[in-house]
Amino acid sequence: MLIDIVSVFPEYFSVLDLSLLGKAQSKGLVEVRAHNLRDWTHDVHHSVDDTPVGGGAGMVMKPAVWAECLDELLGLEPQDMPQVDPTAELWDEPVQDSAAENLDDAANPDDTVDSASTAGITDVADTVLIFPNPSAPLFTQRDATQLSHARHLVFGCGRYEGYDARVPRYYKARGVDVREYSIGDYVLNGGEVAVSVMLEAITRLLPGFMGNPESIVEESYTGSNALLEHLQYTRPTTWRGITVPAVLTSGDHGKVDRYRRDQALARTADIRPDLIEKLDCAALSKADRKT
Ligand code: 6GU
Repeated sequence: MLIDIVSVFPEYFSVLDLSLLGKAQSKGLVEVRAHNLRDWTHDVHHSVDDTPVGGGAGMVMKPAVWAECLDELLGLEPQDMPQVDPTAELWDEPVQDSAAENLDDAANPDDTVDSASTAGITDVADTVLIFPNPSAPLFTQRDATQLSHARHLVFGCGRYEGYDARVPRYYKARGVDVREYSIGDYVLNGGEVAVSVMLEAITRLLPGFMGNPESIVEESYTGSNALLEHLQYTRPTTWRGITVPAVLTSGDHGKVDRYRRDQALARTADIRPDLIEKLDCAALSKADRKT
């Protein structure tokens, strides 16, 4: 997988050379390139922003600078698109026909992800352009799974009050699979941290990235019945006077499984009732329903 990140603070991404992603880079699983948006400016001040049209506080990132950069990274020739609606929501209609030809089933030939849990969500364009944006749909595990099947991801990090809204709409009209995502209901100063979060969620799903692929399948927020996980304990079974639940030391694996499943259901209902609402009821057993 090739990952291009564009930011006015590209140094921020040097941390990606550490950690598991650094290991994946040296193994050749992923290549991460961080670019400075100012490299595509032509004025002496390397300015990337301007005042908002219509007035108001803050600055907005200029579309022309982004376009010079993104045309180059996406291999597109500059072209006017006067028919683009500057107010259309990105996620309203599907990407245009030319992007459908861009679909690449062979993006991950030795794919090891469980096909049942990812059915219908592994179809993704060869190249995806992603803008972190606090005013966009939430980035979920489903998006991470889908994007892990692309060959090329391009992230455009906005700063200040954001980027000119015509930029993502323009590239969508050019046939690119364009996404905008928020990582949660809170405000960050720019997209850099959000991109790091999304990248970690996506790249850990790449075949060969994790030592033990099973640990991916069992975690929270995966599969059609996304539940919070049961609590975990290790030895000693009594520590500072606190003993782990007896069922876990009973040796009865059936009982342990039922105990953990009940705890997962109860914790999810308590902490994240919204996830219970979204549960696929057909995937619930009789015993689950009792809980
Ligand atoms: Cl994607 N960007 C910024 N600036 N703030 C955020 C966010 C993104 N997601 C949540 N807050």
